[in-house]
Amino acid sequence: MSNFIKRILVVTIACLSSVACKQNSESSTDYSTLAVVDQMTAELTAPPFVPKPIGNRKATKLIVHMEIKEEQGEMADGVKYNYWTFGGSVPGSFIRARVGDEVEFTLKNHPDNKLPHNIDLHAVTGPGGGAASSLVAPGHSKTFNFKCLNPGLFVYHCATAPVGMHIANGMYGLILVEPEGGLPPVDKEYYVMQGDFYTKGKYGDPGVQPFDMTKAVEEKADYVVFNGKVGALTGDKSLTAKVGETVRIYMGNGGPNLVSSFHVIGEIFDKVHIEGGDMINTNIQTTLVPAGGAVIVEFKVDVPGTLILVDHSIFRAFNKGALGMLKVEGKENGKIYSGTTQEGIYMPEGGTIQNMPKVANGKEVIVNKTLAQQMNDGKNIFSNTCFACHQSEGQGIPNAFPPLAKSDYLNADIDRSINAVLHGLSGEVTVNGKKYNSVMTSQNLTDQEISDVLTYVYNSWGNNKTRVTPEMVKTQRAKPAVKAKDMHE
Ligand code: HEC
Ligand SMILES: [Cu+2]
Repeated sequence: MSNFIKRILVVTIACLSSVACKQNSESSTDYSTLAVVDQMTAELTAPPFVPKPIGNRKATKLIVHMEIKEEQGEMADGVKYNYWTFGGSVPGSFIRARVGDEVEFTLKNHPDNKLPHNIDLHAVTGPGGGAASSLVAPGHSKTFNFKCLNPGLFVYHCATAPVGMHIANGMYGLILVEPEGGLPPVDKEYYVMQGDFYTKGKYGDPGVQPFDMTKAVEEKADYVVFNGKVGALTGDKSLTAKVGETVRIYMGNGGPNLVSSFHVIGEIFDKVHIEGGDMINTNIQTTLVPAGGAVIVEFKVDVPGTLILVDHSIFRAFNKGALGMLKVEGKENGKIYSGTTQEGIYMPEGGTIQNMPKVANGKEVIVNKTLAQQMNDGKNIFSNTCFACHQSEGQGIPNAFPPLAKSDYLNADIDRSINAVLHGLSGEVTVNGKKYNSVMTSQNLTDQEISDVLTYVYNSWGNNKTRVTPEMVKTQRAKPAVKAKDMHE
């Protein structure tokens, strides 16, 4: 044996017998050679639900059947969109595997579909994450195999050209690869995924809205939503939990373009599995979810109420749909959150007693405005105050803010509307056949301002053209505030 060969042998043996030549020896276990036991068909679920935890099961041969469907759905009330989906939902079916599993993945393209598709799973180690082996024409199916080498929460998506368009139409979802022994058990687990959508029309424009390539390239999203549509997680579709429970959300971001600043209004994440990986950060307010990335958040809910899930790029939440709800039921705990305990008038030293009605700051109050003046001023007030909730065309947000456009509630009773703006409104109201149970805070406006904004509302969007005068508001203000309850009768 030559010296040279001897040297190589010695080095090789040294390497085999120690971990010294493994660069980052502590980083991860090698699951590539782990043998699998038996086989099972994967349970797939539509959002916001996830399959059962893997628990203590051994690595297995996991059989996944995923069907692609192109089908029309609702983006928002009255707005239709032709979605392309993995499993018939946006995001696509949730897949739950275990590290070491050998996945046999069959992708079926429904014969009624028009286009070829494929799948790139970020959990796959291999060319294109499976995309290269899974391109499948309508009416066909393709099978490929991969082994789950790394635990974590991974995005999958279609990668057929034009890739951006397939993703923008809803072709993304999550695959969770649990570590050995599974993630620690929690009380509630949910599946939420953000996506941005680009339509020919503006936000809320009715009818079937085709995909808009120019807007997509310019990253000017009309809709930014959780689980494929505006209101997928609000009203009676809200997520639920009970006081004392720990909630885990598998949160993904399909993009195609936007990064999500995921935040839950009224909670703090006790734990965040950063970017869906092993590292856990604690006590987090807002976590970034990159396009094509995911995160696992966990928090214990301590008090009852409605928590609001948002992309904290906040116009997306209130104007483009990135808003969901988690309703928590149970006993109040005044130590953790008291609610308002006192409400008073604040008069700083030397301050004067506030006079009602207040006079608009420095602006001269025109006593006898024309309808055109009222409309003009009312529109400004609307854009500054009411717009945030009731939206630019008074269309509201399904399950969250009632419409003012063609509102039967508004048109039926003028004094009641004046009172809503004067004193706020809470409790259940029914507007155009839909129930809302939320809170509108009192709007701190003068008689003139309230008359202007309501005149604008009544004379827009198909309402009954009532003209509201400052005197009408003054009369209502002079009366004791009507309790919200009584207003609904
Ligand atoms: C912070 C969000 C918010 C703002 C700002 C707001 N509203 Fe509301 N509004 C609501 C909510 C929520 C309700 C339903 C309350 C309930 O469920 O009891 C509502 C209900 C109403 C209603 C009765 C229901 C209907 O749709 O006809 C009227 C009228 C109304 N608002 C007018 C206004 C006007 C005018 C302004 C601006 C001066 C305004 N609101 C500002 C949230 C808001
Ligand atoms: Cu596709």
